[in-house]
Amino acid sequence: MYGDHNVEEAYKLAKERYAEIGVDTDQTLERLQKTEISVHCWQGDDFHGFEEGGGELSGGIMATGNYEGRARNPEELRQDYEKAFSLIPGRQRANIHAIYLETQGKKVERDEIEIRHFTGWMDWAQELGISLDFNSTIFSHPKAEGYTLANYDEGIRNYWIEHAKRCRKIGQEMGKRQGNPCMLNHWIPDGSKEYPMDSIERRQLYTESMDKILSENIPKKELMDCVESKLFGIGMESFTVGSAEMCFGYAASRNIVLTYDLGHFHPTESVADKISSSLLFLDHIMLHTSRGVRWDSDHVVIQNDDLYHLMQEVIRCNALERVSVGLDFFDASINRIAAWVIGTRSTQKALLNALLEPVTLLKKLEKEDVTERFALTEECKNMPVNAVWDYFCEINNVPVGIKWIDDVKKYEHEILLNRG
Ligand code: RNT
Ligand code: ZN
Repeated sequence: MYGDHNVEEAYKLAKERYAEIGVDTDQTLERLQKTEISVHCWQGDDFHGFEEGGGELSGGIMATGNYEGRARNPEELRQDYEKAFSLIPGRQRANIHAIYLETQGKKVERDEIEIRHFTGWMDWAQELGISLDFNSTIFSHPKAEGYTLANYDEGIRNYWIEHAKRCRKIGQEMGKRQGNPCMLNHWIPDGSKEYPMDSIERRQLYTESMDKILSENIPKKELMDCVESKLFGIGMESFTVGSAEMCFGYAASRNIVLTYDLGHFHPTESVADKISSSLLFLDHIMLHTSRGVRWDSDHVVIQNDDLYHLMQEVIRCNALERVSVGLDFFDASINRIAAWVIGTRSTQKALLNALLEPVTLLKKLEKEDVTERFALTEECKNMPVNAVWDYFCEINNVPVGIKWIDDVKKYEHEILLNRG
């Protein structure tokens, strides 16, 4: 239906060009097709969630903007998700946060959530033929001001431990139903505005709490727990309990997954450079593709050097099977479905670009002639990647190029603007 671009012809020519440098584009497309991107629910509603009497977004993160048409309930959010999925090639997963529970108007405490509150999501996913990932929500709550898992108050710690344990049960059920592991991400906001005197006690508490959360053994084919580090948050500028070293050490020693968020490091620090060393000490890593502008602002991820280099490292390390890819941003200032489509397609394009690198040849040159290696990496940047991408869109029956925006605009007029 979108066949007026000579997409196939362009692909054939591109295929020949890539073959000259030893890259098989058909094989590349198969790998891209198999790589699922986990699309985060919170872009759809600026992180409001569906908790009865739920509070404001907190924990040092923030959605800015007031674009019309935010999803207000599970039906709308799922409808928006489906619209976005229809415009993205390849395979997606849906990544759900615990505050997106469905309770039929009843107030349910975070330490009381159950599998049945998420069967709406599970049934929907099954119908769509997609898989789910899950997240404990340890913020946006009166018991999450300052410290949660590292709170000195045992009652507060236990409250969040119970929440996270229940999240594991829910994630396990998702994993069982879909026949592949649900990635369960644990991120905590704990930290402080000034550097504390007792950082080691806080981190000791975090370790003890996490150990309690993980105490029940759940098969990894059903659930994979991840911990996500962070450098700072608003109001926690000087200290976070879950720092990079803390989470790396914890994940490595407990043999769980480490999550790397592109917005969680010093602006000049390269997340790409962390991939190879992580892979030597961890079985699996999870990525949150995001974009920090001056701070961890969670802008929509775009095809910038950070994202390109990140994906290149994953492929150069031959580690695609050991890396899960998810999105993490929330922009309320533009059409939210467009935000999903842009971010997902950009993430896939970065991955495609990395998959099309003549890695074997470049590695050989690295050893033999580093000048030529350097020259070739620059040439690679202008290879016909987009001809391969367009073809990927076409064989997936989604719009080629910018055409998807027409669909989004139509949906905005017909659906989003009528939400009032
Ligand atoms: C926050 C972390 C975390 C959250 C999600 C919603 O800075 O990036 O991943 O954004 O859990
Ligand atoms: Zn994140």
